[in-house]
Amino acid sequence: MKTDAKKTLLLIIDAQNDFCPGGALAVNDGDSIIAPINALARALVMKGGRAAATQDWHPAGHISFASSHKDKSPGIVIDTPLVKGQALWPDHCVQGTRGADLYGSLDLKPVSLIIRKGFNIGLDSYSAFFENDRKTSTGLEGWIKFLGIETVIVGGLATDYCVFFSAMDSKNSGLNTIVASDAVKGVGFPEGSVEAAVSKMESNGIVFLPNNEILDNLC
Ligand code: VGL
Ligand code: ZN
Repeated sequence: MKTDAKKTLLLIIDAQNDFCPGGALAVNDGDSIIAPINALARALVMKGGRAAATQDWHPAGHISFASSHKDKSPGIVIDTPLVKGQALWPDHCVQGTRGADLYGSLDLKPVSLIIRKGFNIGLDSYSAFFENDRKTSTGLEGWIKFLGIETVIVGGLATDYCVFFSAMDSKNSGLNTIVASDAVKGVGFPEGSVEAAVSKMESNGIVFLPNNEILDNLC
């Protein structure tokens, strides 16, 4: 299957310090996604495609932080006024902190859009497309459609949260959706969440491909 680079976007999800080793919400081997993402971004943009990155960008006291709630610890799931079933996390990706910065070796030269999400103190956003109320748009779909993009390749962190919701929303927005299997890593909490996310994505028609196949297919 050939992919027309000019109608393709690489969507880099939350490649940020806090999700990498040493960060507040570190994903095992999270930084191993950077090299394959850089390779994809450079090759795609060289052929006339686009790359965009998301940045989880929470104000202090964000509703997704366990510390913002009385007697709640990370891992607990609560109902908030806007979201039924919001998981609570350690404080992470606080606006303006080093933890919120995109990872240092992520090559931003090919990246033409950085979209921030989760900036509303009372509403979280896992997906690059829609916030966790599943209604509020980040505007990304409009940008994609305006540019005539038809295929979205998703990489980044984490497979079972922000990558999952972004890929599902991409597919549900009518876009061909590929997950770059060398360029994603999962949180794995609760246990089995990565496997569950992968099988749900695959059963929805999202295709997982290694970097060499994605690169070979670009034309
Ligand atoms: C993420 C939990 C909370 C992610 C972001 O990038 O997958 N997960 N905020
Ligand atoms: Zn977050």
